[in-house]
Amino acid sequence: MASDKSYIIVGAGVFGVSTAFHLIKKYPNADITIVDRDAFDQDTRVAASWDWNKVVRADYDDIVYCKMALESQDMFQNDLLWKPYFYQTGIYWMCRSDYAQEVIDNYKKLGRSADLAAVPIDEARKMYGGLFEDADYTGVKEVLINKTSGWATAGECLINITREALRLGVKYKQAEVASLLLDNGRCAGIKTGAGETLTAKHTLLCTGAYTPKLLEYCAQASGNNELCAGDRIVAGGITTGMTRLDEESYRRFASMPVGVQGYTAEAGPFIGSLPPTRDRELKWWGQKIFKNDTEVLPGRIVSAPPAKRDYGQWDVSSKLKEDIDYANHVFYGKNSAHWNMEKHRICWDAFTSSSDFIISPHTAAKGLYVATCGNFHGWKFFPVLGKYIISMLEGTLEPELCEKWGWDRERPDPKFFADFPRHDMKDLLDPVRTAKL
Ligand SMILES: Cc1cc2nc3c(=O)[nH]c(=O)nc-3n(C[C@H](O)[C@H](O)[C@H](O)COP(=O)(O)OP(=O)(O)OC[C@H]3O[C@@H](n4cnc5c(N)ncnc54)[C@H](O)[C@@H]3O)c2cc1C
Ligand SMILES: *[C@@H]1O[C@H](CO)[C@@H](O)[C@H](O)[C@H]1NC(C)=O
Ligand SMILES: *[C@@H]1O[C@H](CO)[C@@H](O)[C@H](O)[C@H]1NC(C)=O
Ligand SMILES: CC(=O)N[C@H]1CO[C@H](CO)[C@@H](O)[C@@H]1O
Repeated sequence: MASDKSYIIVGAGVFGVSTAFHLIKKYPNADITIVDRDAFDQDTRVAASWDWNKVVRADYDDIVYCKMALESQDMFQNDLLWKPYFYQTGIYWMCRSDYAQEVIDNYKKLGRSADLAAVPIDEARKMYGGLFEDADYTGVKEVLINKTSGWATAGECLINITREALRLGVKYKQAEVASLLLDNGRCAGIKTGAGETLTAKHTLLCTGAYTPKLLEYCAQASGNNELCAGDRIVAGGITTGMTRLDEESYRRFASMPVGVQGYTAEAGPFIGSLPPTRDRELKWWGQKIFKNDTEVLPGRIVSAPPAKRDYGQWDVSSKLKEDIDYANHVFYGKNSAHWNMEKHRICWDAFTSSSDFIISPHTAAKGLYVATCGNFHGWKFFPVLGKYIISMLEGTLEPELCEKWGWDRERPDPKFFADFPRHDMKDLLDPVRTAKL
């Protein structure tokens, strides 16, 4: 019989690792196992959380995430454990909506004084040595600028915090989770692809973009269709691209802020450009966010990452590479026209139509919980996610958050959410050349 303080956490991204870390701090003798198909320190991982770098910012128009991001950023700024991964470079956000003003209002409501300002375009163009002088300002109302945001070395931080959790007593098992152990409406653990079983009082799915597909398998294995995600979660992919800066460009761009091109929900997702890493690699993410509808079981269609072991993340079509060239152009125009795009990767995350996380008991089985759906913005909450997830597990999460992050809740029309996957991967592939004999 599994002890009360036993936990299986499927998925070693920020949602899973943050939970394991906070749990072992709170209950040093708890029995906690992270299960992931990838080793936490292997060369290539499928996790969205595993990346060269991610934006850390608290400029949200949604006050819940604004508050939570400030809490998280306080850790990145002040906590010795998190500080080494954070670079406080500021952010340069070209706004085409009233976003800047709403963000400033939120900071006021929360009684925070951030170094935050909405700057007219002409003035903004001259800042930071004119790095963004040749950006595309079509439709831009003003530029939101502040010093407090920045970016983190995401993969390194994820790996090192995982290592710290293991040092404190968390166990790590590398295995593919194939289904759940269900008995009389209660989840008692998981079954791996190799047929091994693992039991615990609590089973938490932090499985990112793979969640809908996994739940289809779990539903089929148990005959309980209520397990399926249905229209709650959609897996979406986004392309990232990198260039290695030459000597001269590096000197100019080394201390740049995070750049963001913001659009209205009708016009499309925001595009970002991240400052160069220690290896002088400057990164963009593109504007095409796509799903990959797949018949995962006979008659069961959900969006899922490609079936390959690494989600095929390095197989990037020329159309998706063009998406990165476009991003490069709208940020730097002539200043970067000569840069060579060296690396491209597709990153898969889980989306809800409201852009809210799901942090909730699963209503179809006792002992089963879900904590994922980063919606392309979840990484920055890494230091604090686990605290909220433990509150959920223990039934002490604020009612407002239970409602917002619930498994069963009303879900809005995704048309108001600019980043919701609107493209289909099949339309973005290179034409298939048929082999001639
Ligand atoms: C291109 C891109 C840029 C982004 N930029 C930012 C940013 O700048 N700032 C920000 O805050 N956020 C950003 N995000 C969002 C952020 O990366 C995600 O929201 C967050 O990392 C999701 O974390 P997760 O733990 O839910 O999932 P993941 O990190 O994807 O982890 C899921 C884990 O579950 C494992 N898994 C899944 N199924 C199984 C199974 N059946 N068996 C075993 N293991 C399994 C996977 O191997 C994986 O390790 C970005 C996302 C993308 C794609
Ligand atoms: C992360 O861990 C590695 C390996 O232990 C170490 O070399 C590196 O300095 C750590 N990174 C930070 C920022 O602490
Ligand atoms: C979509 O995913 C399925 C497997 O889940 C895979 O067979 C298919 O090739 C994928 N589509 C693309 C475009 O890779
Ligand atoms: C209002 C304000 O002071 N904004 C600052 C944001 O950060 C940049 C870079 O550090 C400054 O130049 C701005 O003055």
